[in-house]
Amino acid sequence: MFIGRFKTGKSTIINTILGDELLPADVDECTAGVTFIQYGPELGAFTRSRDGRRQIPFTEYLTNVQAKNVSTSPTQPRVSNFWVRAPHELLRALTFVDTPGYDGVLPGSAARALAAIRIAARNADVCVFVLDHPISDKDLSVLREVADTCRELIMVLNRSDEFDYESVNQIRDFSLSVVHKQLGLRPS
Ligand SMILES: Nc1nc2c(ncn2[C@@H]2O[C@H](COP(=O)(O)OP(=O)(O)O)[C@@H](O)[C@H]2O)c(=O)[nH]1
Ligand SMILES: [Mg+2]
Repeated sequence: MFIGRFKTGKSTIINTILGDELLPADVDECTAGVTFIQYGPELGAFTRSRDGRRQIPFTEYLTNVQAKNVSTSPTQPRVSNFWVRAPHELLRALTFVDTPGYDGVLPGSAARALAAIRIAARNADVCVFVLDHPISDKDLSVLREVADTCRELIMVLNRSDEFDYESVNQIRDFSLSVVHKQLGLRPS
């Protein structure tokens, strides 16, 4: 399961690991739904309907999972869940979960994302926490919640090409020491 602020590159990392553009990635607030990426003999996308999972065209998934295409009403209760199946060997052993950023600025999106992250974290074996900046108070508060439920936590400092080498080391060391001091977690 991948979590982090929006635009830290969560969807891009999953696409890169799987070597395919399965998830939309963009320069603005992009991911608005939770996507479970699982093994399937051919590419397919599914959503939840009253009768269970319903297959939808992959292009419909790519449209409907994007923030710019979902209701921005603050009263919209929750994010939508999607399932993508793809014929990648890695997916026979692992399910990847892509989540929306928890700091979205569209009305209600941050609260909806947090609620979805809390639910997904309960079932996740590994939580990949993606940062592209020194860890902040907001990041810590989310991390504190998921660290309690996730069995293993991996912190990734992404977009490191945007910093010089020394800054990358400083951001990494600072973030790890804050997590150690405030959450009592040590890197292994
Ligand atoms: N420079 C740079 N850009 C990146 C990197 N990873 C992702 N991006 C770009 O950052 C933007 C947001 O990526 P996205 O995967 O949608 O972020 P998400 O909101 O965390 O899922 C996209 O335009 C990506 O092309 C990276 O490592 N370096
Ligand atoms: Mg995304």
